[in-house]
Amino acid sequence: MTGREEILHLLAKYNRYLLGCHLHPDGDAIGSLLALGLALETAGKEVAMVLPGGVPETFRFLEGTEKILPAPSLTPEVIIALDCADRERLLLPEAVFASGAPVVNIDHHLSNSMFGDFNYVFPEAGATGEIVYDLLAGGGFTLDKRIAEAIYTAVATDTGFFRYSNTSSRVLSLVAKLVAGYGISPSRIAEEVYEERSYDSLRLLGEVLSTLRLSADGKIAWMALSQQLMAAYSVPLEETENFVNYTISISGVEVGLFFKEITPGETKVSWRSRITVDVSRLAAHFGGGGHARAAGCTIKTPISQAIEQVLPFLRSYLAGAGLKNTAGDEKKRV
Ligand SMILES: [Mn+2]
Repeated sequence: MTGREEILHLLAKYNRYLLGCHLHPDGDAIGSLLALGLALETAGKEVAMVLPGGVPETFRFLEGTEKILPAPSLTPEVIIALDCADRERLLLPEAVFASGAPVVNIDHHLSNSMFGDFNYVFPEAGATGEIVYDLLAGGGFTLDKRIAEAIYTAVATDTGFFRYSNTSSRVLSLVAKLVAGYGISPSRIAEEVYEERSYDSLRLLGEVLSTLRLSADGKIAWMALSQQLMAAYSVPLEETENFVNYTISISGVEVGLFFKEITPGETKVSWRSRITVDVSRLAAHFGGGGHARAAGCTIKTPISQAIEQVLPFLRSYLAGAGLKNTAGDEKKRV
């Protein structure tokens, strides 16, 4: 892996930077992209922050997101991927790579494929935003309220607003610094991210919750969102990202799954777990990845077949020795 000094050198040496993040960007992806982009810009660099699908509505409250463009506005000397576990999921137009610019991979996914020319990956970080903050502080970059809000949003969303097991003392002292130093408002950010739902979004949640099922032993819960249901409501896909958390909120459930038919014949599966099971490994079996407690994969089949593939696999995993192995790993990690 590349050292911190070398990454800081890369952030100082060049003039034109292009920043991208993963497909279906979440708060950490957007916040990390924005924080680093704005900091480089303040340092006098030419910066292109690129998101081909635009910024999801939920995160448009962040000042500076209006600078994020659907296509690159420059030929980069350096390409930076943020919060992105593999090259396939990096949401940048292919033409960008023709420049031959080196790719810097800044991330915290356990399953990161180390696809960059320079890799700066820390699975122990609560969010990519935490790594970005460390780089900005270490590189002597000037921070402002916009950057502080972007980092706060990155860290807050990836820790489930400080509820998940990746909420470390490091994370808490970082956000304390951001609140004290830049006057940002945690309650306002929480409100923007969580309490601005559309009527359709809540009605869709009701429909999805009615598909909730529980395995006979009570350890697996799952829900499904079909194309038909998706078509009946005008709700952007990213507004359904948090639905999966209802599965894992059931007492006794070890693994929660949310099946989403994103196109006819293509199903995205979100995995969540409590305490014992490393779902990044299970998602990896289907070509996905992520974190121990939260992971995802995409299966190229209609939703009913995806459910038929995943559930028996998961059941036999939970019944077998796999559970003991990951439980041992988990103790080490904590
Ligand atoms: Mn993240």
